[in-house]
Amino acid sequence: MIKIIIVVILGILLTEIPSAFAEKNTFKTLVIQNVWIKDNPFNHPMTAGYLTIYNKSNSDTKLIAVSSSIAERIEIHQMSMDNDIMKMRPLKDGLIIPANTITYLKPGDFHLMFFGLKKQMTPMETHLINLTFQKLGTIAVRALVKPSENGERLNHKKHNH
Ligand SMILES: [Cu+2]
Repeated sequence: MIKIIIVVILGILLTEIPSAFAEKNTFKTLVIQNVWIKDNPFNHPMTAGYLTIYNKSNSDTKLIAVSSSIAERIEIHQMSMDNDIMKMRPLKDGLIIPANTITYLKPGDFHLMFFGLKKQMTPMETHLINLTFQKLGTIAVRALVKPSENGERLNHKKHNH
């Protein structure tokens, strides 16, 4: 019986490894996971970042500020369709994280926008990002740099996903 349990536990551990970078950050009533940054073309000062926020509490919260030593400024952006053109705008008052809900910041949707990158974003490297939530405070989470898919690079002129 103990052997079976050990095998089961090992199995769980092993299946966890590939998604190790779904590093789970528990912060008060929030669970923050899958934090990643798109690599940037050489010498391009901007990139985008993504994450998942699970709000386990019965009250809404708000992501109000994001900062990191790797960028001069980080904004929270929303994408929306405007006459068939994908546009993005900063959420000046922050992003509401509704109660008992998982909020996804993902490509083509809400995202973080990094301006004035102070270094090259190299795949597989990790960087710390500070997330500030209304009433809850600030947590530093580790973000993994991932390569842009299909050579698709961040292009501010055409966001046609
Ligand atoms: Cu943006």
